[in-house]
Amino acid sequence: MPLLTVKTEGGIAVVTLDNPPVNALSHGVRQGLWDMVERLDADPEVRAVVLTCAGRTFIAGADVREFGKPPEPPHLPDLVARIEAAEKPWVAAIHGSALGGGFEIALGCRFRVALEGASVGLPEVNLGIIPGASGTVRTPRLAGVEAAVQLVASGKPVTAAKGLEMGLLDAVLSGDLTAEATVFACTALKTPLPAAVSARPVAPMSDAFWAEARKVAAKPGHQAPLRALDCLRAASERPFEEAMAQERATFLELRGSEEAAALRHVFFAERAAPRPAALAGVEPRPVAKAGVIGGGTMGAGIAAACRAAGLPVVLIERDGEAVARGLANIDRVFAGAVKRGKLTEAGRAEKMAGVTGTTDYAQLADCDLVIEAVFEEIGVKRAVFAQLAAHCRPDAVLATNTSYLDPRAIAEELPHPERFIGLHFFSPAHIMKLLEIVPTSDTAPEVLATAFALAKRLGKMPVRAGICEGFIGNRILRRYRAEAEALVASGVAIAEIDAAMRGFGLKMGPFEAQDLGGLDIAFLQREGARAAGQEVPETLGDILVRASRKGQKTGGGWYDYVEGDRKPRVSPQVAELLAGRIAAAREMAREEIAEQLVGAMAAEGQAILDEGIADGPAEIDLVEIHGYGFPRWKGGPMHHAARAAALRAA
Ligand code: 3H9
Repeated sequence: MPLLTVKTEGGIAVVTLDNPPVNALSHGVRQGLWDMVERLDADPEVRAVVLTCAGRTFIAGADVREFGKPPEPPHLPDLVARIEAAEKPWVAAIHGSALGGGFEIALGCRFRVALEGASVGLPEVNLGIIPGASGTVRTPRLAGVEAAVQLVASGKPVTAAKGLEMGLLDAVLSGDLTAEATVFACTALKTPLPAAVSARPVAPMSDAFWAEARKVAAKPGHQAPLRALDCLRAASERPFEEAMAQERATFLELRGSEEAAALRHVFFAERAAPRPAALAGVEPRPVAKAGVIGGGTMGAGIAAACRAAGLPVVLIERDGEAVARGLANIDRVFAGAVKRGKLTEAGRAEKMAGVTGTTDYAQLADCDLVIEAVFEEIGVKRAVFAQLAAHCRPDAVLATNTSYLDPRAIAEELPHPERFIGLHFFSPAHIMKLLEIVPTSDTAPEVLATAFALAKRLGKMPVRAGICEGFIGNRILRRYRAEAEALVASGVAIAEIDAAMRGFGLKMGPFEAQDLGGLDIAFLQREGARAAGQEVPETLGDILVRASRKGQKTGGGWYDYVEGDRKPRVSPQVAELLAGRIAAAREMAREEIAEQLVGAMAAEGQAILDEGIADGPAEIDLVEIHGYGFPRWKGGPMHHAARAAALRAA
């Protein structure tokens, strides 16, 4: 199939670009479009050109896969200028999304029309770059500086209707896009053409406007949004060519940045993870109704996530009171959505009407999937699965949400073990995106595929994890905490370590985070392992828990807290309790602290890979980004460690 085809009728040439999957502007496409402009300009039969795309979308942008290589001509800014300078006016006919370079191609066209439901945007800042083909220069000339700032600095696309309102589009069409755009072109030819976008005037804005825009756009760790604002300001105050030169230089500089490399890595990882190669061609089982066992925080969050995705849900609890509490927990999630304006009161009622709370396992008979989220104790879980075995259809997928127990032990006596799988949600389950999917050696491929399909439906990021203690995420967390404790033992101040990790980009350091979540959870796990005869050395955290310092909830953990204030204060009591285990105080640069802790995470990640617990380093990075707050712009611990090693070697 050629990348570009053209059909001329009644003086209108319809050019169709077909470069699956998203018509990205690869080198071949840029060259093809360039040649097409020349050819149609030379064709006396052609009076105007309609540019459409085949497949699911208009041009989704530059081909991000080419970003690692030197740019090859024709460069995109030149192509946009060439389209704009064409003798025959071009009309961009947009369906799906016109994003990044795709929208910039549209900016070069004399007109932009879009199908209802389409969207347009300049999402480059999400990739750590800025628009590099006149997005920051032509957009303010087309729609004004305010609209341009909104589009470029947020990186959020807008709907066609909104785009029309903002002046980004000339018309929103319905029905057959090509036919309607052709009619639009014929009509447009009857009146004088509007000026090319680059030739339109732009009104500069006040210093106060730019100061406010910077405040709104600033995002920790991200330089692209502010650099984009610099370019937009230049575009509104300086001649077109000068602004173009500044945009290009900024684009090329940022394209080579560590931030952009990390965000690109995450972009591709997120697109690959939901479709593991091993599941190619495997059909998931249909899921039309779900059951959830346990209405605590975790179970209620899972039930709410399923219900929000449109599944009717049966919630099982052990007695009437617990059922009522579980239903109230679920309702609280939807009430929160109402408060944030994401759901109406009627919507909340509709969601809750789709949840059946009961103590009767027989109500699970028509569920296609049941997720257990009860207390983390093997006996309790086994008893639940015995009930499930008795009441669920043999083809219903049965899942455990265990985070530390061995799923194989939970399912030991389950008939039809091929339908069993671990689905490890993260709390709060209706918000956190990560879903660790843990098959056993008995799990059938279509059950694994069902878990991935469920993740997609729930808007989660699925990552397959093999069986080991803590799976991927909690195993790395344990190593990270152990390394942080080792630093404390070596004399580094607790508050310095937390500050270092905040400086690296995490919301909280390892000790603040433990104080928030509670030190007792991990303590009880260690105690359990000790009781089972495992050799688990006493940690510094154990000493604190034994002294009743379990975190914020007990007024102190690694830090002291005063009632009603979450601000951590350095604790003299902690210093006293740990005195015998801590070496003399020593200074360590924060950057070095962060590198050591992230290095430990990556080392554990490597062990996880060597054992086949994760499918690849990118999956580990997704676990950390979507489950543990690792900064996206650092790409995840595996990416970060690999880049750091490459930089050291260079
Ligand atoms: C840019 O344009 C810079 C310019 O200003 C300046 C240049 C000088 N390139 O998301 P999906 C692949 S920066 C290459 O699952 P959907 C994706 O990896 C760019 N490949 O589909 C996947 O591949 P595979 C600014 C791309 O229907 C497949 O397409 N543009 C690109 O859910 C399907 O992707 C953006 O940031 C690309 N640009 O969503 C837009 N985009 O099948 C990024 C996608 O092999 N793209 N792929 O795994 C999107 O937001 C979504 O892909 C889109 C479709 C909404 C278009």
